[in-house]
Amino acid sequence: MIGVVGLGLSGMATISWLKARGLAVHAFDTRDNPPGLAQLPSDVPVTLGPLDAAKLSQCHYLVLSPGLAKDVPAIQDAGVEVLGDVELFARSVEAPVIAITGSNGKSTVTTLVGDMAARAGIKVAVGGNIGVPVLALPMDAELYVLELSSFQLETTSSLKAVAATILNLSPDHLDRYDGMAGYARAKQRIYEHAEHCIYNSDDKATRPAKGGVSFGEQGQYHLADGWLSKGETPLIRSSDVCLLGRHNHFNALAALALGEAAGIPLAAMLESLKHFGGLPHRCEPVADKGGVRFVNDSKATNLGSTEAALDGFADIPGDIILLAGGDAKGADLSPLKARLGKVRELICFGKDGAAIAALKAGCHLVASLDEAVPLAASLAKAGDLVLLSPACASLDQFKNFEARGARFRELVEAL
Ligand code: UMA
Ligand code: ADP
Repeated sequence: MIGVVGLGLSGMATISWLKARGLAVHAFDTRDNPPGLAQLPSDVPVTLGPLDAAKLSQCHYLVLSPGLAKDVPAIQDAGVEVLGDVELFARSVEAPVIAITGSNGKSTVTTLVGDMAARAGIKVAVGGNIGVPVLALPMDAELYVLELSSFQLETTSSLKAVAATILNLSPDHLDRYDGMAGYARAKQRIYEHAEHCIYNSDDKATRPAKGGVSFGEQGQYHLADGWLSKGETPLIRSSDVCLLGRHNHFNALAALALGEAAGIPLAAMLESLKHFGGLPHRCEPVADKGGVRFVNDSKATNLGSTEAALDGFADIPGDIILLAGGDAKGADLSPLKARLGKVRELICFGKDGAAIAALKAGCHLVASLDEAVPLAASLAKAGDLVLLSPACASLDQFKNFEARGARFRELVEAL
């Protein structure tokens, strides 16, 4: 019998996958009413509530949801092998896999590489942390492009990616890790057994133990004289890349490096870069009201992403009115202070709003986004940019970052 711990998206896909292979499953979840409970097949026994080592130890091995840490005492004490859905996938997949991790830009690069492959006529499947569990992907794809979180990598040991990258590393999920070292170690696991390692020349922590191909300011793939280039060879003009912002041009370079390592034809990749405009909630323009631009960057759930957004808008004619706050996940957000030069008004809300508000004199602390948006509108002048880039998770006040971004859009439209 195989234990599946966690009845979320990945746990439910794991159960279907194991059952389709004729394996007996026992489901566990610490919650009384986990999301997948209603869809659980009737022949799968389930144990809800606090995990019990004795019960877990009766399983041949445990497939652990990424939302749960491996070092939970009951899991440790069970004394059986613990793996994740990505490990099961890695052990059975035959087609090449491109694997993407990092603190920020994962979903953008994953979707972009998927688009590049599709434009080249490759039968590609895109999944992982991006929202489609790996075990729910079609098994007949010619290429898999996977977004992998540090949580997923913790329980993965057999993945042999044709190309793997850590895009960047900045503080995140420090409520789960002891410090940056543990978080970085989890991310580095993506390079184990990888054929080509693609790293960020500007971020030491992304370097593989040896070798690799780099992108970034000093990278083999780099930006030079208005072009995205590889070495001395210009590939595409920056102005022809549909994605906006310098951080996104580095994402484009990473995608080119990954795609080339995996054999995606260059022409298709360049075509994709001309058309792929990015994902919703990532520096997404929402409205222009009387010369005031409103931008939804709700996906900025950590310091690094908000810093990238602020740097990306550093040359707008007016000032930035920044809306930030939510659950900082244990992170120290004080480095943000150094990036607030262009921010004339700072409006903070949510669980850790007060900690962010302490970073700037004369800032505004409000209860919620509903109060923040009308206040921002009343403070804005033509040429300004109202930027929702919270540097925090949304879960203290919203179902997820999408709901936070959607509410922002509604509030802006109602102005
Ligand atoms: N949980 C319990 N008890 C359990 C099991 C889970 O309380 O027994 C809680 C977890 O602590 C967590 C929540 O339930 O807060 C969801 O956990 P889960 O492991 O059941 O999550 P899934 O629904 O399977 O979704 C997971 C990823 N979620 C996490 O890693 C928390 C999804 O990434 C991913 O899209 C999905 O698998 C498919 O692969 C989401 C995410 O937030 C988007 N990822 C983090 C991020 O991007 O920062 C890492
Ligand atoms: P992830 O899947 O890693 O969360 P996304 O592509 O969804 O990444 O983007 C998340 C946030 O990070 C958005 O706010 C986006 O504007 C920002 N971002 C995207 N690429 C980068 C990058 N290379 N460096 C820093 N921030 C980035």
